[in-house]
Amino acid sequence: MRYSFLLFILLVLGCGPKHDLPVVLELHDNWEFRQLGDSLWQSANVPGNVFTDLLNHGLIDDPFVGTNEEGIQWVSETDWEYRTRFQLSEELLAKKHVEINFEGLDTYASVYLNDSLILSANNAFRAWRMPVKPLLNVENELRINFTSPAKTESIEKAKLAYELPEGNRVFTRKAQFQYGWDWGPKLNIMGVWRPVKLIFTNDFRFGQLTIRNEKVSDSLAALKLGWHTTGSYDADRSYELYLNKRLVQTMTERDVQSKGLTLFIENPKLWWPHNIGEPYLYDIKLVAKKGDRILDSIKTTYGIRDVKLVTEPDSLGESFYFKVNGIPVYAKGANYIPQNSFQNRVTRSDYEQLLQDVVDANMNMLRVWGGGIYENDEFYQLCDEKGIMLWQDFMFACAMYPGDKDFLSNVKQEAIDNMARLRNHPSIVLWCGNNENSEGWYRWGWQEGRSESEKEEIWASYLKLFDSLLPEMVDAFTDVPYWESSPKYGRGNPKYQFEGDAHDWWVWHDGYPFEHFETEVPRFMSEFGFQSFPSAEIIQLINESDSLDLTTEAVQNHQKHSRGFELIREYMARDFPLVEDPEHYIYMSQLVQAYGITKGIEAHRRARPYNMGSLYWQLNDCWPAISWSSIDFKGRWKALHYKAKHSFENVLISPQINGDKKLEVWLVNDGLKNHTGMLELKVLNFMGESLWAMSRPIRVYPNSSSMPLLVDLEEIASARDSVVLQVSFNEYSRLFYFEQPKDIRLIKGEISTEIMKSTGGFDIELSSPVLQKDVFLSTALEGRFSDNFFDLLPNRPKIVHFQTEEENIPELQMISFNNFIREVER
Ligand code: BMA
Repeated sequence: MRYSFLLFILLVLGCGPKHDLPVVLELHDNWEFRQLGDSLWQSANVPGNVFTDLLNHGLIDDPFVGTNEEGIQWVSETDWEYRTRFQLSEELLAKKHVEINFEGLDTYASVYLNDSLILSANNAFRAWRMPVKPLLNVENELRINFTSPAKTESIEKAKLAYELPEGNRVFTRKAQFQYGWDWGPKLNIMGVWRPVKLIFTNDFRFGQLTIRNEKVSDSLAALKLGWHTTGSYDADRSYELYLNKRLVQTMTERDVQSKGLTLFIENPKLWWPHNIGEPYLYDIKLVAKKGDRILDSIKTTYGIRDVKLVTEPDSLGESFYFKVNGIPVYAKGANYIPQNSFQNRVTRSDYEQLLQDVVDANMNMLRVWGGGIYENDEFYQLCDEKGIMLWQDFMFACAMYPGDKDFLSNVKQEAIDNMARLRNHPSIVLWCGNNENSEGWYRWGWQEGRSESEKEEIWASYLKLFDSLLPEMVDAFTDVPYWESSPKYGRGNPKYQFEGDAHDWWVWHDGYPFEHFETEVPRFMSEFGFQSFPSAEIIQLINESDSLDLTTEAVQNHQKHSRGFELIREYMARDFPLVEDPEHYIYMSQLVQAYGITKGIEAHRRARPYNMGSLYWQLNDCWPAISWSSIDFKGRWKALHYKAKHSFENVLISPQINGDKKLEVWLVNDGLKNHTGMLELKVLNFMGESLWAMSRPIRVYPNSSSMPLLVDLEEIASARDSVVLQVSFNEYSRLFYFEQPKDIRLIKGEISTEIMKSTGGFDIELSSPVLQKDVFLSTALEGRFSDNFFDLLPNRPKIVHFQTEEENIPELQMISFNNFIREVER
């Protein structure tokens, strides 16, 4: 601090080292927009999009509520014009080079700087950069015309003699979910969706810094550094390399040109997924100098890790798992979709919160699904810091794409832009070509009614893109493995269970019972899911009133799966009491979802090392929705998120009843530590009386799944519908019921609560004389419960913390599963 103040004084006095750093100017002010051809300009936000600009002026109704979505489709069918005026100082204009950078234009945009056309953009995922010095004055105008994607799409479509599945969206390189998805609205945005910058330089500027692992071991890491610069060769230029703020190497331009730059780190601290070790990040900074004049500097954080995708034939098929730093890592997590249909509304704290929710639920992997966006730098930075591994899809989903030269070269540049931007992030452990395109081609009837030559051409386009272009790019830009399509084999191909990653949609789409997850376990489950209703607050938001009516047209419009409501009801009736009151229906639907998905998670984990990953569909929502998410649009955890947290714990106790009516007690350990201790089993009735108990010493090995105990059910209890099994092992504990939820004969009883102010909120102490199952707490106050949807053992008080900034004691609402079932006769 004192040092930088001194430096500042020296600079002001002009007797210190002179700098000639590039100047970056964001062009985010004074924007206006209008419908093309209109006379009236209105103020606009950049980054932003035309829907949020129209909304800000009250010119359209909020598409996130009611049935408004339908009435505003005209916005995407219209052409729009944006402009800004800005001044530049003579000092800036005197710089030798000026570049304009558009980090994201969605999508078909003609850009004019002072009336000269400088860019015709056609890919929302690309960054556009160009020199503009000769065009700039003191007073300037930047104008962008956006044309409706539908226009270009119909021109492109007319060039083909056949139709590509699934509609015209395949012609436009923009987020595919904007065309409507089975969990999201059709809101096809247009606008400047990412920052716009002017960059002024004299002789030198750093472009991107690239770091590749030449060698990674416990004793030594060798990192090959490279960078792009704007300056030409200059023998007087030198470079300084800092590691964790310490100067470690000084080089001349000539050294760098002849030998390149390799950074050696002895006994490096490696980057680990957070459930295995520390996600350690080094600070790396490079400074370019001429004499003692600083020309530019560039810095990044970097995690040293080696990642491999192991796909080796074995006696059963072919393995599919990730090895990080030589250790097989079981992947636990969910599929991630964009957090908002309007990306400009997603804040830093939204990223921070959601990714913390991921860590808090003991997940170590997210799959960035191919129908969304390549996320922004912040997202990847946070995943690096939090030790979350990313399976990164390229942005292609559920369709067949064109394979002509222009399309391919556009995608090639898209891949280059995004991989160049993201390649230094240790969190990215896989690049995957697409979501379900190959499954769709083989399984969804897309080949029907087509001639052989047409099929050949469509499949040849697929191969050009996903079997040649993208893997070549991944190889050229990263050290990370590439996987052609998720899943490897679709539903219907029996191989799905033995090789590659799988999507199990027999449950849900085909109505199979949840037990299907237990009997058909693949090598790596990259998608499986079940819908539920979001919190009551989201339903009220959709209904634009206090009403929890789940049958309104508004609620119907926020369920995008044609059989969604029907399937939720069908599964509820199978395993749970069918309730009617909307508040209870919401609660019960969440329990059904949590029950089914955690059944899957635990079956997958028990099956390690055969199965090495369990990612459910889907983590989050992009608008207020009835969907597969475990966290709703306002960030509230559904029952699934709370219960997945337990099922994803590194050490998992997972009992199950096998086909021979025996109780198997499984212990899964994803950590690298041995655990020894007593495995204790107790059968309790719902008043808390112990009816049976046993214990035995066990040892749980690192990275393992084992079944140290098998017991005859007969031995344990006769009335299995009115008891619970408690299994404990060291600090871990687990309750297990022998019957399906609807058949458990709980006892009705009061839950008493005491609420006390505590640091950062309130402590709520709950207790009950009888076992209470799935206790759900809610309050009108904004805040978070440390636990929810939990079981309360008889006469064993539990304290739940409610984190809030509010000062008032919250008025608690409580629902317990005990209220909905047959009462046991006492
Ligand atoms: C998967 C995803 C999405 C879809 C989800 C639910 O196949 O890849 O395309 O939203 O199923 O149907």
